Amino acid sequence: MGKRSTELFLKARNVIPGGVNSPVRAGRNVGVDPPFIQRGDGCYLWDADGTRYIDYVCSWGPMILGHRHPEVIQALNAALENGTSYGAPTELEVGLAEMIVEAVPSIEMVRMVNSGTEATMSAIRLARGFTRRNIVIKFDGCYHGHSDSCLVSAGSGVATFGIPGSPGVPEDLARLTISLPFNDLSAVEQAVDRFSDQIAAVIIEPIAGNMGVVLPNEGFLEGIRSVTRKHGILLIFDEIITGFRVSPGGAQEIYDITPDLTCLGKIIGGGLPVGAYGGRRDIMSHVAPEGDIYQAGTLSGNPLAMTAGLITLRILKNREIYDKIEEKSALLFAGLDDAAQQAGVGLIINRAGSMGSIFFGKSPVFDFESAKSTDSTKYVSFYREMLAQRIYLAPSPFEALFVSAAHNEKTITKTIDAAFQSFKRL
Ligand code: KE4
Repeated sequence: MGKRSTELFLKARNVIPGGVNSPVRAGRNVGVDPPFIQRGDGCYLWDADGTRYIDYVCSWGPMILGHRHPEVIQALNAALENGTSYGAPTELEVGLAEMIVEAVPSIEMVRMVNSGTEATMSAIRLARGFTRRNIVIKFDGCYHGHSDSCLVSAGSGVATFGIPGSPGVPEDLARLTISLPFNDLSAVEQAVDRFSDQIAAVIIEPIAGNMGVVLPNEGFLEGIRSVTRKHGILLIFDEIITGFRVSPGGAQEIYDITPDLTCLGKIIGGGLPVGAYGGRRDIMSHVAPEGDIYQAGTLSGNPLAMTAGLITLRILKNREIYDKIEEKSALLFAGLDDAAQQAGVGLIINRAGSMGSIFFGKSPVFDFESAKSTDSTKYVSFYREMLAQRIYLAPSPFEALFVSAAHNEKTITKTIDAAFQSFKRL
């Protein structure tokens, strides 16, 4: 790490826990102190020492158009002339809500919040209030933000009550979350048989991005939809990563599943703080002040965030962008696969459009256990080798790599060459 980043990290750790405002950034999973980033442009980031990297973190998903997209920046500069926050309704938030409703048919009404965590926390409260039930089912390895009901690990056996995933999460609350293996439909059916009329919702990342990328097996999502509908359990799709990433309509468009509620974030804010939850009108109408299920936020619908989101989604309405990003993603991951084979390294690649993961191993990765059984030590070495060659990957084997509209054949070829050099040194 450069001199200036080292100085900044030292200062940061003095006044910010771990020196970062979100744990994964600290690089503890890879044993590398984080470069402090000063700016981004296109597919590049520059750190405080002026070193340029090709960026595949993309702010953990939001920057699908790349950093500093000119139309987004221009619109934000214009919006700044009107101020930064009013705490009042604006035309901008109506515009963004209408774009989301138009793009995602299952969303008839939507409420803006300020983060993905707020979106899932609010959706879970809404599901509990609407059904008057308390138990929520989630899946091991899926991450829905850090609200208490989501920071719960799997219990001792399948379909048993959850245990706190962090100190500070009350056991009594954790017991209301059941965490099941991803892609295990029989576990869902078993849990529903056991707790059916106590279960408010099943929340799932339809394409998981927080154990690395893990795709749903054939019939898994359909099976969950069928069993939840049968028992009056709400299905919540957490599309905070996949929304407007894997397609304009998200994973639910690809798999043709209609959830009852959907959580969004990241891309819909164009890089500014936004989250959203929405879905069936008969459910959303229970949200205050139309209904009595409370949720609020000082900066919800912030005009700058709405502006960045509006422009981003307007640009993404041109589906050709997704075709181009798909071409680049296919080029990248095929190149990584070839490079690993040439270097004699066993690599498993899971990819959904422009989000993908590489796992070191030979067996398929289809859930959290199989993800954890891959060689994360090799990922750490690979991460360090790539960083030394100025390729900026997620500092954890259990995250996704993102390709943006700003990546091009030149930068992708450079990445593949760097990966080949890195694979040879493993
Ligand atoms: P935020 O509260 O971080 O905006 O969103 C939480 C969240 C909810 N659902 C999904 C599927 C998510 O991926 C996230 C947040 N993603 C992580 C990385 N995978 C954000 C990075 C971080 O925590 O710093």
